[in-house]
Amino acid sequence: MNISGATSTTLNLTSVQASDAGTYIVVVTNSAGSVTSDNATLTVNVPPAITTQPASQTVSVGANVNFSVVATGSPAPTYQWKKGGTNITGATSDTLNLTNVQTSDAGNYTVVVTNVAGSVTSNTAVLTVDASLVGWWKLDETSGTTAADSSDSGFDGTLQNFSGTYWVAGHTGNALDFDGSNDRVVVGNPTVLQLTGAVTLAAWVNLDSIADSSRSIISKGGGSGARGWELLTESNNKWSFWIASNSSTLVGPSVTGVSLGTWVHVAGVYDPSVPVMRIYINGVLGAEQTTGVPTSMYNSAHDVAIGARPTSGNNVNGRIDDVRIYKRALSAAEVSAVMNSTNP
Ligand SMILES: [Ca+2]
Ligand SMILES: [Ca+2]
Repeated sequence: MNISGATSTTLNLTSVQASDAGTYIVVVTNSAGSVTSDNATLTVNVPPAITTQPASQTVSVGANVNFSVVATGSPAPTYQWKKGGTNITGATSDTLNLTNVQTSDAGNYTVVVTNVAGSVTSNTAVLTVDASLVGWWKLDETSGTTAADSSDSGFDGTLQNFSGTYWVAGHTGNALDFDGSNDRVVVGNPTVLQLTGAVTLAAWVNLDSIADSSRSIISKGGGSGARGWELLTESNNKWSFWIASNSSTLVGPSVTGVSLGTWVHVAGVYDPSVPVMRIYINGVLGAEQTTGVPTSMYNSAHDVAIGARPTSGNNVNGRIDDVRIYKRALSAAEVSAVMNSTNP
């Protein structure tokens, strides 16, 4: 394509842009004929520019995290991710993948985008790792008698009295199938689970039956004199969340309508700052209680157990999956986010 007005022995291009790159030739003509020059290639180097910045994220311990950046530039830029200003070895693509993050992974992440024409540093993306998740049993095992804790706490549970096939298809990955007779998972009584302040308990359950008595999804409670927190089904077709206001007194909201043979997400939230207790079914507030709710809760001396009371009895008949304990009161939106999260 002819360049308008470019009819002398020199071609001057001022303030070149990337669009000026290409192959240039000149055609030299007189009355005896014409000749075309060799190709002259103009390469325009464009310094990198970031069009999409990496975004800050807040995740729970154990999550997988991706940071990504989109940048222009010619030639194609290279990437170097940094944490707290220090290069991350091997992190040289336009995405940074962190798997099974721990609180030690929290911090400020940036990426430096470079080519021969220059270099640019992204905005800082802050990774916040929620340390309030103090117990998380994904129940994704396929064999054995240990239920791993994916929280920072690392309090693996021990299966007791299971027989036959008990690691089964769950809501997310695998789940544990409780026989309703004597199956339970005992976690122990570590200091971090000896909670007296805010707590959120959450789990997926898919029940085969409910007896006309209490069945504990997760519990730190025993009989009178040793009460403790508990997420459970009760007689009269109720989902319930209890805490102990003293060693013999339980308090908490219930909501009727326990569905069998389907996955249901159940969460109990105790917020002593109000104080209030709430129970959510499938992410929807089912009931809340303020009457009689203490400003701190009694901590039993019992172990934490899944699928039954830690002492004995109150055994769930059905599947339990993705059991979590947070040492804070999750908001409704956070309960919904927990319900909708897919385990890494
Ligand atoms: Ca059994
Ligand atoms: Ca699972």
